[in-house]
Amino acid sequence: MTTNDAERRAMRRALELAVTPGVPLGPNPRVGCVLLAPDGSTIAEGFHRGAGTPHAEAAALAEAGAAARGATAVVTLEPCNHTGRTGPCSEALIAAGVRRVVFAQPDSNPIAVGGARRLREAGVEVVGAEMIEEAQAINRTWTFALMRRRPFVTWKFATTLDGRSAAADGTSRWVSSTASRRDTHRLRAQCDTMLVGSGTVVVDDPELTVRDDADEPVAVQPLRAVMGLRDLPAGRRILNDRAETVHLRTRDPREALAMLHERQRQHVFLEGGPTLARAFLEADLVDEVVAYVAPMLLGSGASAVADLGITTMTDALHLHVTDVTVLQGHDGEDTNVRLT
Ligand code: AOF
Ligand code: ZN
Repeated sequence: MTTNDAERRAMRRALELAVTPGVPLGPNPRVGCVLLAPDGSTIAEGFHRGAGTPHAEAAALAEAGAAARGATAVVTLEPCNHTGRTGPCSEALIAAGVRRVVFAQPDSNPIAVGGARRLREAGVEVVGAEMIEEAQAINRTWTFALMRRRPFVTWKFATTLDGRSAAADGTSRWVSSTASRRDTHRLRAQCDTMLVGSGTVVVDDPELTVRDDADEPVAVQPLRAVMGLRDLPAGRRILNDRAETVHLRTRDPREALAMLHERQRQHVFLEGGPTLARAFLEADLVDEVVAYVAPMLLGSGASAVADLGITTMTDALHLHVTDVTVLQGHDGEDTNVRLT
């Protein structure tokens, strides 16, 4: 079964609705929905506004009222089939008399799965996988966490051109320019968790919040997670009340991610030092790398990663560059490299 022009236009609109600014990140997916009349005109639109609020389909149905009878629902995610924080959308669509459903991404959430089957059983026409890639891109980390049963990990670091993250005397402020630091806050705002080792908390005393003057103010500050067995000394900035903080008492990256998965965390921004970076790289738990490279040379000092035990070129870890940008600030320019 195929879709028509009006349905494809509606799907593009539903994808836009799904990413309406201001919706808090996670744990729920971002979803948009458009209801079309048989002549292809729009009856109603809806989008999901965060955990505990009505699903996109329910929001659109509420706006449409009786006009939903005979309509086509165009949704970015397969309608759910479960009673969770809200009722099943499959049943709501059937009860409203919707005749046809076009969706993009199949729902792989084990608790919600089965909406398409249920709709077909009730005699509704169902077409799936329309613009599936665009829809998956919107919920990249939600999908990842569901499939892999752990959060997606972005490792961020800043170094000089020769890969030093600190000088020989231990000074590490400020390797990167204001433009890079601003960019870091933008990326922090896209994650639901920031992770450092307890050593970093003791030595650097970071606050690990998204700065208020970031381009888009965050609805909810990401969780600050500290991993390691060392107790956190009182009075550290990470313990202030500007965001929630959790101490994960383990040295094992896999265990730390399992604890965060249990808390429904989907995207970890790893900002720890060289030892934490090594632990995650050795466990093959880095999914994306964001490097800020400053136009400076030190010739000595700690590198971004602690000794991985690699002694020959053929054992090097290989990455793929996905993006390179030069960030211009009033106090200099850095190169931002993204890799997977
Ligand atoms: C959403 N918004 O618009 C749709 C979702 O926590 P619950 O009970 O609201 O259920 C969340 C699950 O429902 C979610 O993981 C996904 O599988 C499904 N569909 N969820 O938050 C929506 N359509
Ligand atoms: Zn639903």
